[in-house]
Amino acid sequence: MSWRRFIVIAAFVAAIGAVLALNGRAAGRVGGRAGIQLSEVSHESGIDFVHQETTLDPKLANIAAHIAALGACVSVADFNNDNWPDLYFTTSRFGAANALYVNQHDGTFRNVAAEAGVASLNRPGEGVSMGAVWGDYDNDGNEDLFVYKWGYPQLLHNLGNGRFEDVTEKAGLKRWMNSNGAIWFDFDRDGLLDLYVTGYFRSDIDFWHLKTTHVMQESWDFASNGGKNLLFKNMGDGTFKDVTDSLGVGSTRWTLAAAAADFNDDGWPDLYLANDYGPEELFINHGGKRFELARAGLEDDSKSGMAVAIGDVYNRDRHDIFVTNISERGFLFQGNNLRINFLKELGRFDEIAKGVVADAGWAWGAQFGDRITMGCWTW
Ligand SMILES: [Ca+2]
Ligand SMILES: [Ca+2]
Ligand SMILES: [Ca+2]
Ligand SMILES: [Ca+2]
Repeated sequence: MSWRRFIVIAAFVAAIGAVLALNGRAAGRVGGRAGIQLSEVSHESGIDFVHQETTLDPKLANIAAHIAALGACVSVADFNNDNWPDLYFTTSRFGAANALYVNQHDGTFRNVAAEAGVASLNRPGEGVSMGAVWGDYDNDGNEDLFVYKWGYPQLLHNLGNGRFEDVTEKAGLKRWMNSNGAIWFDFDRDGLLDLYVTGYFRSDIDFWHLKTTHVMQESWDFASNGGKNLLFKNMGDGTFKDVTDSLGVGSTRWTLAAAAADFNDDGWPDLYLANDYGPEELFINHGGKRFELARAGLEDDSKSGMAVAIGDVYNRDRHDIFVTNISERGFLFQGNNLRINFLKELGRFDEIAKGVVADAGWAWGAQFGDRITMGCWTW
């Protein structure tokens, strides 16, 4: 089992455990029948990180709280190859430092971001961090770090000695974007991780030097005036090439999350997007040569997608999808989507979310797992 997979599982166990513990407490007992009991140990572990919201051009003061409520992220990888997972946190205010917590094998972590060269990423003229994803893009055995931002994203090459080098410019990735998501995936199956970066706000917007205050969505239901998503092909020589238009994946919906998996079982990884202010999108990968926006029953279903998770809900060896949406009674109730994959049989997904699956409040993140058998995970 890869560490990355273990980490996702561990995070899921933590989340489920917390729910069980809370449920148990509410029922007058602690622990519960599943035998899971967790306690909050961040402070004892040496982790006291607090995300700070970005500031914005004063012209947006009336909607600043709404716009700036994005950007808290933690991503996990074993960056120093000692088989212990480490943590990278992003914050979003100029002058505030991101944190890289190295796992000290005794339940404690130590922030080494400054000496590693991955702390001071939030600078005027450069932008602020919105999140990060790890991936070994040069296959040297060391996990590298891509930080997506409102501003210039940054690719930080892991030198293998505890330090990182900012290679953004020479990699060809210094493109101003207002991004809230990115994934590494090998769309052309050449063994090199490629990069898909989602645009939320348009890329011509500089939130600290606004030329216009017309920055928001054109529609609550079917907006397509967001930032353009970009696909960068890994050329294998440390550079990336923008292949967005030739591959046909430049959605300008307000994408908050992307996930890749082979949804139609043809061997090629497809792309699934959770979009705010609009319908979800599935791009089918045709042999790594082009993608096609599928008509899979998604296009008329306006939602406010926040996160996308992939799992095999009924153990059918299929990739099903869960997308969280705004569900707050009295404000906007859209319900989460649990979409069962019937692409082979019917050419579409079936949406089956009901009860607490549909209504978990104003939901953001989500992950699949099997909490009953503990070890038989469903993705
Ligand atoms: Ca480690
Ligand atoms: Ca590497
Ligand atoms: Ca590739
Ligand atoms: Ca496929």
